[in-house]
Formats: sequence, structure tokens, C-alpha cells
Amino acid sequence: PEAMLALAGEIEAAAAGRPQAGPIIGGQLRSGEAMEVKNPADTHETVGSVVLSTAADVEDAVGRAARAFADWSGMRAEARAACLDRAADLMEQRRGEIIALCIREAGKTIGDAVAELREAVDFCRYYAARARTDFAAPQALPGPTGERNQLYLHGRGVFVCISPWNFPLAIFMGQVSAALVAGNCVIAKPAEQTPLIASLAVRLLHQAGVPGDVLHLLPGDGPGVGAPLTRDPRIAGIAFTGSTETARLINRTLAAKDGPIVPLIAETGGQNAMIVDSTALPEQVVRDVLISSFQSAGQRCSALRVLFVQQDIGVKLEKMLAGAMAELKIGNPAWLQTDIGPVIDAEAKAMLETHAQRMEREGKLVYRNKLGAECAGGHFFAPAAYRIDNLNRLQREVFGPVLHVIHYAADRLDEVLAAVNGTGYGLTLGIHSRIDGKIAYIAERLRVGNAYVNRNMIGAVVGVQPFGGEGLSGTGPKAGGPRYLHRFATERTLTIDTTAAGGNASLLSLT
Ligand code: UN1
Repeated sequence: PEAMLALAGEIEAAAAGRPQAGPIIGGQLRSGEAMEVKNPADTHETVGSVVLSTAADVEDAVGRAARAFADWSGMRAEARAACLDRAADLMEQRRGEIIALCIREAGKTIGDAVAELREAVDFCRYYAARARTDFAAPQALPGPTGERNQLYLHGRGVFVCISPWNFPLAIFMGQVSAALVAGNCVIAKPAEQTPLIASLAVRLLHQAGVPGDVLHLLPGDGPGVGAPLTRDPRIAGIAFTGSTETARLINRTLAAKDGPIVPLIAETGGQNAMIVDSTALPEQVVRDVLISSFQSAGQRCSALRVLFVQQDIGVKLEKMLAGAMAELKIGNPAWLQTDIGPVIDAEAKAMLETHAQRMEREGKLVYRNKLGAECAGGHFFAPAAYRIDNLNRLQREVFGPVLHVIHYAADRLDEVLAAVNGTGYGLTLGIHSRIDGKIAYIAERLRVGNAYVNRNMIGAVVGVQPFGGEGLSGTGPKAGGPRYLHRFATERTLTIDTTAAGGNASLLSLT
């Protein structure tokens, strides 16, 4: 409790500030006409301000990054890794300010904001450690006598990182730190809704030793910043987390331009299911469904959207779920007792309300929370659960606190698996069962990136549960996994003739 009080004090003190965001180019914050950034929990409250990037800013940033690449990629991996460790230290030191900003700019609850900070720190430390093992020295490969083969990893060039508002610090830092430590210069385009957290993150990375011309921040929207960056022939790759539609748009733009062929690392949406059979423990299922569907107001790509429950226990489970949902506290995310804060903006709320209206007609209401007076001033959406007859009712990912329940007959499990695979997404999966053979049967047949058994299905831990999907859910490699950095690098093979005929080349050493 004492530590919590101290943290609450830090958060309160930090909330008094009025941070400014804008293009950060060559380490300098550009001024210009500023727009207010509002608190999604209270739209009368201005959190800070942002200056949007111009076409000239984009040009300037890419040019500087391209010129800085040779020096940065030529540094020893250890020096780049040390920058990430220092950035992690700085984030820990400024935790109150960072947590306050995650609450006020992104509408995160205190618990989610703490987890966000921790994940960002974990990403920096984990990628620093991976760079030390994988990038510090070339890998020796086997070869015949008289020949030496070595595999080098090298930065690609100017990497563009396009990040989402739902993890404005963790995913932002994850992408940027990976690209940097692999030897790339970075242009970061944060989500339009969360430029303040991104600005703070970039300033900390600069303070940690990343040169101003190696990392630039360009706040703005897709057409103004994302599109010109994607079209630019000088960029060497894009890391993107966001919607499947936007990933397709980026792919099309990359395919249409002249110049080098570059990778897109995409982490996109999901239509995530949990499959519960009649041997599952109902209390445990209810707890894990609440966390998976409603924590973070359901605004995670990993969140549970469709609960398949064996029909024998379907009605009982729905009753228990309704009772548990009634206990959820929806309100100001800055209050400790709040379980669920607002959704990100008016557009998100409107889309969710439209979906809820359709579900009122096409489905059967299991439960919907009511919003209290404290929700009047913000973008709050009452969590809801509906029973639907089949998965075809859902065309797209519904990004918010809405759960869909489908009852299935025990002898129709294969149809459930076919329906889930048929969505084309493949991100997370939950299984609740006490039958080992059944768990294995389901896990083997579903094409998903992260499957969770007899627990909730969100909150993948960096380095422990590498995260990412397949199909419509993304390209891999997995964030927080041992091979994530490799996709940000090129591989170069050096083959040396070490016989007399090869002369002195055996003395050659490139590190
Ligand atoms: C996302 O919502 O974009 O497993 C990713 C989780 C998080 C990742 C979510 N670590 O919930």
C-alpha cells in the first residue's frame, strides 16, 4: 500500500503537466500550429498538444536518417544495446509521468498503464540482450577444409515504424527498439490518438544515447505521413501494428513503387475464439472470459471475441457470466477501483454502438452493463455479451468490449474448428477443458499464433510468450521472441578461401 500511495503521488504530480508533441527531427522538436490532445475519459480535459508533420518534415527526416545509417549500422552491437538498457532505466525513473500519460492520453486503467510501462521496459532489455548474443559476432558456418564461412547480420537502412494507440508505449518501444538495435535508422509514425506518449519515448531514447539523426518522430495521419513514407524509395522496411485493412494498403503501396523490395512486418487483427467444453471449471472460465474480453475495454488484438461453449453448460455459464459482468466497474481510469475505462475516441464508440444495435436484432442479449453518471463526459461504451447462432454474423473484428457467445453440440467440435479457421485470422485462442486429448486435438488443428489453455488469453509476456499471428493476423516474426530482430536485418554470408591459393584472406576479419 505504501508503494502504491507513492506511485499515486507521482502520477498526480505528473498529471499537472501539459506535454507538447510534434515532429522530432534531428533531435529537435519542431514548432507550428498545435492541436489539442484530449483525454478520452473526459473530453473537456486537454492533456497536451501536438504539431502535425508536413511533407517537408517527412523529406527532411528520411534524408537525415539515410545519411546517418552508415555510422549507426557500423557501430558495435554492444553500443546500440547499451542505449536500449539506458532507455529502460530512464523509463523506470520517470514511471509516474509515463503512467499518468498512459492514463490520460490513452484512457488506460492504472493497472493497464503499469503493465504498459513494464512491457516497454521488457522489450528494451530483451532486444538489447538478443542483440548481444545474435549481432555481436558473425556466426561461423560449417564448410570444407580450406574454406571459412561466416554469417553476418547487418541493419537494413531506414526503417519505418507505424504503431497503434492501444499500446502507445509498449508496442511503440518494441518496434523502435528492435529496429534500432538491429542497426537501422528509424522514422516512427505514432498513432494519431497518442502522439504525447510517443514523443516522450523518443526523447528518452535520445537521452539514452541514440543520435538525433538516427531516430525521428513524425506525428500525423496515414495520408499525410504514412503514405509518403511508404512510397519513399529510400526506406528499407516497415514495421506495422494495426488493422488488417491498413496492412493491405501498405502492401499495395509497397508493391506499386519502384526501388528496392522491402519487408513489411505486420501485426494485425484477430477474430479470437475460446473453446470451452463441459469438463471446464465454470468459475475459472468466467474469470478468464472477463479478463480476456473486457480488460483494456477489449481494445487488444489478442482479446477474446467469440466464446464457443458446449451447449450442455451454455446457459449456466451465460448466467454466471452475466452476474460477473454486473460487478465490473466502468469509469474514470485514474481511479484505482475502475476495471474498465473509456474506448479511444468518438469514432470507436460510434462503431461499437452500431455493432451493438445489430447484435440486439440478430442475437440474444446475455448481459449489457449500464453506464453511471461518471461516464457522461467521455467516450465510454457499456460492455456487452450476445449469444449468436454462428460465426458468419461477424464479418470484421469488433475492437472493443463486446463478447459473442455460440453454443455448440459436443459431436460438432470439428465444425467449430472449421469455422474458426475459416475466418482467415489466426492470432490468439483459448481452450478450457480437463481432457488432455481434447486440448491437443484442438491446438493441433487451429491455425493461431498464441494458444492459451485453462487461463486467460491476453497479456503475452516478452521473452516468455512470443506474440504474433498468421493469415489475416500478420506476418510474424513474433514480437518478444528470439527471432524478431532478424527480420529487421539483412544476412550477409562471407566465404573465404583459406588455402594458399586464397592468399592472406584467412586473416580477414569483419566484426
Ligand atoms: C495488440 O493488442 O496489438 O498479448 C497486441 C497481449 C499483448 C499484445 C497485444 N501483449 O495482449
